[in-house]
Amino acid sequence: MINRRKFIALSALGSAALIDKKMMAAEQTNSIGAKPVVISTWDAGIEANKAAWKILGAGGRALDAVEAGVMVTEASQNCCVGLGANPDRDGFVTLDACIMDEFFNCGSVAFLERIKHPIAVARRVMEKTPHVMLVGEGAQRFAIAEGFPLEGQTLSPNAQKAYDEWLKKSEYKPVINIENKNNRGSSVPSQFESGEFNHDTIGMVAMDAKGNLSGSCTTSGMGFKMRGRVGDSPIIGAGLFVDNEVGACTATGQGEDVIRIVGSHTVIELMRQGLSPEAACKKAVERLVKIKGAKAKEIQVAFLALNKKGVTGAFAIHKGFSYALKTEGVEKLVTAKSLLAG
Ligand code: SD4
Repeated sequence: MINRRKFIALSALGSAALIDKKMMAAEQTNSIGAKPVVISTWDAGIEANKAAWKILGAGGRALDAVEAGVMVTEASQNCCVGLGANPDRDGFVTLDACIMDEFFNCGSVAFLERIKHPIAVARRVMEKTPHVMLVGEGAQRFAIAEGFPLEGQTLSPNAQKAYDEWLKKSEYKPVINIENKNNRGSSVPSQFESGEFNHDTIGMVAMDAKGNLSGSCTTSGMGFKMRGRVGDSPIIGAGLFVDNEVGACTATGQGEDVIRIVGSHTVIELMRQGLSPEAACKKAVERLVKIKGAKAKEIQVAFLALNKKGVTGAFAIHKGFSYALKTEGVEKLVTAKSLLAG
């Protein structure tokens, strides 16, 4: 029987807890509540999770896992992350990345050129400098000083093809593509609409066997963007946030709008108030949609989160967002729920 004290405590949680209960039930198909566990955005996450799992499955640290995991995606010339990705409108690939561990240590690089593994440079910024963020030429100089090779500037064949197409009209329409719709971001189909990969970012969050959390996020940003444009992915609190007492969250989609609501931090704060990962991601999406009004139809944003119990959840504005999940005996792609049907 429920006593008065318990009743008052439960009531005090209010409607958020009731909503959360419903969401938890709905979530059971896609959340595991096991550790170690790693989740990452989009289908490219399947391969990235495998690399992360080598570390997590062997009892390694979540921080090492989230770095090694997204490095697979950064190295893939066929993918939409790293030096093989679409260039900016001047024809140069510029990369953004950040990483965060269980102690609130964080590192970030933005507008970084000709370096294959921005996530590894972000980790060096975190571990070897008193700073959080380095950008542009300074970030590149730091990377070289740390022994990272300076790569060439030749675009990958896919990116060259996409850029040549884009140049025909050179229309500046900086909007991230929405899955299941033609790429609204540019006048050409993205190289990644081939179906193999469909986005230009990977965000990954993980919990290790000790129950510690870490996260990473790396991107080439928007294809054919203005030179110098930086999105949410290297911004701690926007593209990624980790609070080892609460959970970890990463974002993907239209970076400008994720920054507007400091998206990943917002999700963590909602989880701190008791919401499940999916409910927290949904609330952040709802906030964004409210702010954007009718324009919300034109953008895609998705959040992906993991709480301290190992429960995972995600939510997007539009359908089409999926995330890869790996834990002991489980490897799958989970389709996220969305606010808007199309
Ligand atoms: C950005 N958030 O640069 C990134 C892009 C992205 O899938 O996530 N694309 O705005």
